[in-house]
Amino acid sequence: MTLAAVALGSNLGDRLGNLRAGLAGLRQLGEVVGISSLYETAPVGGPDQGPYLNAVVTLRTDLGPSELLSGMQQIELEAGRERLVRWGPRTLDLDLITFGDEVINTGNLIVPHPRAPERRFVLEPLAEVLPEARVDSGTANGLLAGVRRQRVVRVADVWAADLAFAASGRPWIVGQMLLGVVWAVVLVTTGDLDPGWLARVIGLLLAAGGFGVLAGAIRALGSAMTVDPIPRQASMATGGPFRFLRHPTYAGVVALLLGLSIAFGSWEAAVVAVGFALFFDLKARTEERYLRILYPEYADYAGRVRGRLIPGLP
Ligand code: A4P
Ligand code: MG
Repeated sequence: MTLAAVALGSNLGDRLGNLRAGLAGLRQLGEVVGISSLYETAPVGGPDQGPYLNAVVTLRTDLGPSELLSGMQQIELEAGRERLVRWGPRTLDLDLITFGDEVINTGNLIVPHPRAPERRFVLEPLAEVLPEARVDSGTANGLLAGVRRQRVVRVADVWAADLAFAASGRPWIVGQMLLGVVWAVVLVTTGDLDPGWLARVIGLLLAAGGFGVLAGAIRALGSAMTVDPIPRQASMATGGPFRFLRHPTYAGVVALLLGLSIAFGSWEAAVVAVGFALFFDLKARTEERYLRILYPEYADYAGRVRGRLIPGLP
């Protein structure tokens, strides 16, 4: 029996589904004893491509290294892997990182994996399940310091059967409430009850439009509506205002607050409302990372509906 470490990666199609299929396949090749967290990672090398999901699994196996490799390649094929470009996008990539402490260098298999020492998307999950694994000149843990600059985000601590996102949305919710309080205080203290008819009309129209978009978005979301940027597992909304905007609730709130600020003559409150737009833009970016993991069709949707808060503005 040998303990092998296998790295899994996917950046095409149903990324989470592909990793789960890979894991199911690996269970046929040995006993899976360790499963790392799930990471979303910036692509390294190759053409311009979308972010990867990566993880590392350890397995105890009776197979020899080349049998294990051909088993892994079979699993890749079953996941619809096509080899078109080196380091290009793929539905499923399985790399043998370590095989016991063997050093192997045959025509088609090099172990430890030669590129592992310089890849944070391998080292970080590997350090979780096998911190003392020797890759090249150092251990997984020891080599991590050298690759800190590569962007990897631990997105879930559980992913094999269920999905438990590792992040908490609480800071965003608290930030949003604080901004709301600041806006209200600024409006009440600096507002003008008679800003002139033009400001009143423009402001109220904008506020009414914002309210309409917000109401339509809440309706389209139904039970999936939450203030938390970490989505619930429900269905993805694409109807109503979601046909023009990916985040109509946020756009609606900003238009409503901006409209009221103008209608009640407070330029100071209008500035806070613009601050809300910047805050929501950041929140929406965070949220989309999770939406892309939950809903494989989100990538297509984001390609079709370009605007996050403003229609058509990518
Ligand atoms: N091969 C040799 N040694 C091994 C090994 N230890 N494990 C041979 C697996 N395969 C090994 O691999 C090409 C050949 O490598 C195989 O025929 C096998 O005999 P491949 O899977 O057919 O092609 P590939 O994966 O496109 O090439 P390569 O060089 O293995 O790419 P890598 O190194 O796997 O990199 N960025 C992020 N963020 N996350 C990723 O997962 N992956 C890659 C692919 C690039 N960038 C990435 C990620
Ligand atoms: Mg590979």
